[in-house]
Amino acid sequence: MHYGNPEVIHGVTVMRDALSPVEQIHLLADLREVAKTAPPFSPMTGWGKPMSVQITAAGRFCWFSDRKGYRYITAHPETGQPFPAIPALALKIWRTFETRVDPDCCLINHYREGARMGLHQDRDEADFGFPVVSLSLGDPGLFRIGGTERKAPTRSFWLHSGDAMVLESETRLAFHGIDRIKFGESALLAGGGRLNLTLRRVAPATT
Ligand code: MD3
Ligand code: FE
Repeated sequence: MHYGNPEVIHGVTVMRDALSPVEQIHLLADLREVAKTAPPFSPMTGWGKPMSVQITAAGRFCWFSDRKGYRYITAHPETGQPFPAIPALALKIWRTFETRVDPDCCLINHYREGARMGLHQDRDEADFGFPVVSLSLGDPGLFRIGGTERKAPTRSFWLHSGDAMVLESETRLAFHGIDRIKFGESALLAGGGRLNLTLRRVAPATT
């Protein structure tokens, strides 16, 4: 294991084993509490089909999509309640990469068997000068990243449980997605599958 040594893979900063096995278990326990307050849901895609990934969030904002389009929301679509606080371990990882501001969104993506996420850009946040930090838990996911134009060539690598990834500068607006997961490889999640946390700053930094 090599906690705390970032490497650059296909232009992306990756910190393998950013979370130790015991930290992964603690974070997972916090995420179970988040899911009790803010139950995961499947947003509608632009084509009117539900996404194969289930999502929920911690922090002020959650990404949301329906027939009216996609946007960030501040109340859970079913309960109407605000989202719970961002788990401490997730905040700790963000602060090792970005000290100017804390994230105001921790999007939680749950991949069950066969779930995937198509190539897309994340550009609904106010300030692309802030990074997006991703944390992976559970089964491995095959991450694909291209350039800032959809037609640019793409490259892939596997993300494993405990890995952190930082998307900043040139990669912040890169097209990216998850092609598939190796379902049932990790024992972390009881029913198998993969959880991905993306920590973002949605609103501008207040001075
Ligand atoms: C590159 N999630 O939630 S995380 C997403 O594994 C998302 O669930 C994937 O793409 C997942 O939007 C990939 C890595 C990631 C997140 C945000 C990015 C890569 C990014 C924003 C810009 C560029
Ligand atoms: Fe994304």
